[in-house]
Amino acid sequence: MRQIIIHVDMDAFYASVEIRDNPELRGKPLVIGSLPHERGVVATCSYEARRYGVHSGMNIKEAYRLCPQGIFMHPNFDKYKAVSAQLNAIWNSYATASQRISLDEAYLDVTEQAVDWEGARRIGHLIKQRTLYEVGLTCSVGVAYSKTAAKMASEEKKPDGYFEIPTAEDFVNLILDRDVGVLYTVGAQTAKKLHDAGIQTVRDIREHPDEVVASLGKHGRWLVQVSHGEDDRPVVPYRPQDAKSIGREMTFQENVINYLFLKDALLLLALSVEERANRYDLKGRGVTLKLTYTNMQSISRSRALNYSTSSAVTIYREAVALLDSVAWEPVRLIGVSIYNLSGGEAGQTVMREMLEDEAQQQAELRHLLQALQRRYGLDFAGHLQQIYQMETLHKTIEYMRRHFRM
Ligand code: DCP
Ligand code: CA
Ligand code: CA
Repeated sequence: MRQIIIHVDMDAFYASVEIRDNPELRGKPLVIGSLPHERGVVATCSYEARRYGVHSGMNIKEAYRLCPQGIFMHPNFDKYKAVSAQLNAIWNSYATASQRISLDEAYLDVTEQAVDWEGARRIGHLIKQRTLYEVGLTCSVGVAYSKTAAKMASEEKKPDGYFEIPTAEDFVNLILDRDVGVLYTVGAQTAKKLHDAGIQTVRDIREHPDEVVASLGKHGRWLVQVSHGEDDRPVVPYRPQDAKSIGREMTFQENVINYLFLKDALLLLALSVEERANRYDLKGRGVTLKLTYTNMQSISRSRALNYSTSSAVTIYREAVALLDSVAWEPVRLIGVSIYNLSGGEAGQTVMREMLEDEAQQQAELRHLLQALQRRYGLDFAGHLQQIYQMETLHKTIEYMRRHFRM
């Protein structure tokens, strides 16, 4: 079935919102994250700051070294969420189905509304105009025949971009001789694996599919398809109630009997769950712990909460309580999730401040991370951004398993 999909992504999102609200920041290198003397990483930065080599995920000290004249600010998440709700309203008005990927990004199925390619082009430009006039921000829009191509198209002319990829053939021609990293599911680590296997470009993926599948398995098969422009995934409307739970799990390379280490692993998994929940602006009213023992028997234990949370500290505390209540036998897999999800604003009561004092939670988290640092000699607080990525998360936990000492 032929579809027309728009991918829209805001430019330098957090930074652009701050610049919109304080015109003195315009034209200057602006870094959103922490202040230079604090521990932390860059959430994002203005395009002026990017010219100095600053980018998302970079340690803030490194950003300061590259760009000492930059203006450093903390993020205002509540503000970005409010802006995101406004954006959603605009996006939804043009789509039969709209799939929000994060606060600043969505796929829109405009096949019906657009009728034809000309109509899709009109919608793409309307979204850009309305975003600028009604919200005061620029975005980049990609119009294409598939989700993968639409995402590629929105990246293509960033910032304030507009680009079309009408057919699979256009898509393939565009990326054929680019590095494999151009495919958005290929991160630094996957790229390295492919490079090590002698696969540099998208063309190499097409010409050596067996090598790609051998080194990446299922993901490799997907990449081979994409290298031919094949992607017929539909736009799946993201309604919070559609998701049953948000979780992270980890299979160890060796069986684990050490329950102190398992608790430490739970903290990292909980941090990753928190980040994912916040990305979709969701909270859960319960926590589930899952264990697979070495005989492959799996158990899961849940605790309902009388309030909704996405806090890593709360998730961790509940998961540890659950772990303390089960049989201590060697395990192969551990996972933690939150369930009974609702949008972040729902489920908030006046009790919230009492139940989840943010400052106190921050202090507790700092404390927990310091304890980890002592135990494993890793700077966890400074590398949260990496921990949020599944590949690095699993690597870090494996490292901890091998280096545990009291
Ligand atoms: N973000 C974050 N940490 C990251 C990446 C992103 O906190 N490692 C936040 C800040 C960004 C927002 O999410 O403003 C959107 O992320 P994008 O990757 O879309 O980046 P930007 O919108 O900032 O810039 P671009 O213009 O490249 O899309
Ligand atoms: Ca963006
Ligand atoms: Ca984005």
